[in-house]
Amino acid sequence: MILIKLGGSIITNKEKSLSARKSTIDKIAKSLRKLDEPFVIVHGGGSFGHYWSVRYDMHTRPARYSQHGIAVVKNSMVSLNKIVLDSFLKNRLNPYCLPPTDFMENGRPIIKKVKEIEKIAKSNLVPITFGDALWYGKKKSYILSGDKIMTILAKTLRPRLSIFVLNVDGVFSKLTTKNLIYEMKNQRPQFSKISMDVTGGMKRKLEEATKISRLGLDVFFVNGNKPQRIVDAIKRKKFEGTLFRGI
Ligand code: IP8
Repeated sequence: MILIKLGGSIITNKEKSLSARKSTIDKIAKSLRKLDEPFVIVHGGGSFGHYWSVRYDMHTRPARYSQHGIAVVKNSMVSLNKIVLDSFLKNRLNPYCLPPTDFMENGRPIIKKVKEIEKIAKSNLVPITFGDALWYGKKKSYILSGDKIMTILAKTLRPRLSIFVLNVDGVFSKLTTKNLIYEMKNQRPQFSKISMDVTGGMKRKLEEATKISRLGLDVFFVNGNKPQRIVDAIKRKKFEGTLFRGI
């Protein structure tokens, strides 16, 4: 099974609030039709969820955030999710909407429900989940990053490959020259800081990818503007991106 995270930066225009990159989503969905292995999709918030999370000062730490903020963030994520679902449906991929409330409770995964996701994927449906504003308990809520969901799912489902689809080629050792790191070892990568990101942007992605690779699972960062690279990576044809080898 394959885990694929569609980053907010590839599926939305991060600098423009509430704006989805529909044709990019369509192109990715079309390419994913070429896969002959079950897969699960997680998508990020981009200029939908992050836009409102910043406005309502909501973060990953559980706290008593504005109830109206929770409602607005959640609603925006449902809108973005609908765009992704519509695109997958149009491309005959049988999307199966799975909000994280389906498998998360009080900040922890419900393992039985997580295991069910694999069964759904193996039945020729494509489970699609996403980063979201979640109820934590005791009147607290928190923002759950799609990157974190990747680690949660990887721990239990042990995918053959976890792919983070980005708006760039992978991880760079130097931003100015765009020197791509083909395999992450102990390098010190550089990444730009995006102010409109409450879950930590590229830094968070690197942390989660490192955690997944330490579970002995391979992780791959790839450019979603070239969706064939996702297919090639999965079909073991060639890797064009950054690899975090499972150790
Ligand atoms: O973009 C965050 O998900 P991410 C979702 O995967 C929200 O970190 C609601 C900001």
